[in-house]
Amino acid sequence: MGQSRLYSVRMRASEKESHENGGSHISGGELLSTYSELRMSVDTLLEKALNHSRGKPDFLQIQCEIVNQPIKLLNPLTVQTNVVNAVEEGQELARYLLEKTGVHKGIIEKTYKEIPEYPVRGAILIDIHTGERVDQRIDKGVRVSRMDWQTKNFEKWATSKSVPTNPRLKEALTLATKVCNHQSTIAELCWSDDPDYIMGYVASKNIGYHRITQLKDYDDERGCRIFFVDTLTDINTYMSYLEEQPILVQWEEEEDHDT
Ligand code: PML
Ligand code: MG
Ligand code: MG
Ligand code: MG
Repeated sequence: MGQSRLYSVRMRASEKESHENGGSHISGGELLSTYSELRMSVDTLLEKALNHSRGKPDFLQIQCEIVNQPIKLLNPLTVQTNVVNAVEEGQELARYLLEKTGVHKGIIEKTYKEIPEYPVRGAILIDIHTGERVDQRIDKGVRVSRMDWQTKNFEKWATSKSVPTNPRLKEALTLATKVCNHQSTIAELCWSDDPDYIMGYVASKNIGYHRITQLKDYDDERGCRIFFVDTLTDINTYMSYLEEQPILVQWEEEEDHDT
């Protein structure tokens, strides 16, 4: 993929109404595409929207937009998979890992108590000093956008790390790599809103991307995506990094100190 003329391609799909009119979220997707691959890229996201375990969409939007800013290349976070045998064990491990990233226990407990009150489709931002939500995006949250990882490079990386070439892992690790690259991000906590996917993760620049094999039960459609942030002098600059800074994850074997 050349560095010139990339398009950001974004998809969102929902049930009953559009998201802004109160419809319930089904699926979203992001990629960066050259002009010549646009047709294929749109088709990839269309396929994702039409065949989703959360249901069939009544509202579906795919948007293509030229990216004018320079694209930042990032090496993927290191990945570790933690096998657990029950949700409680997984969630206990997630809390432990969050503490290791530098979030205090009290803030973690406060956040966990409030998770059921956050039926948000994007990510929510929590200040690590106060435990307060700071994004002010109500039920929308923040959508991390303009990011991708070329499949060939991802597959080469996955083979070298002996992890499955699972597109979910590719998407989630791309997002976590972008989010954790910003100095104000202390950690991310995530599990899927898809009823057939129970794996989640805790990620940070220091500890890397820790997959946890079970963070919820099957058929549960409640997902979670929280970014723990250090006091932001300018929250708008941080949110525009998440939403607008284009990044490509690119694994450079020789720069990978993990291998
Ligand atoms: C999602 O599906 O929205 C999030 C998936 C999180 C876990 C991805 C993985 O590491 O397998
Ligand atoms: Mg999704
Ligand atoms: Mg892609
Ligand atoms: Mg989902």
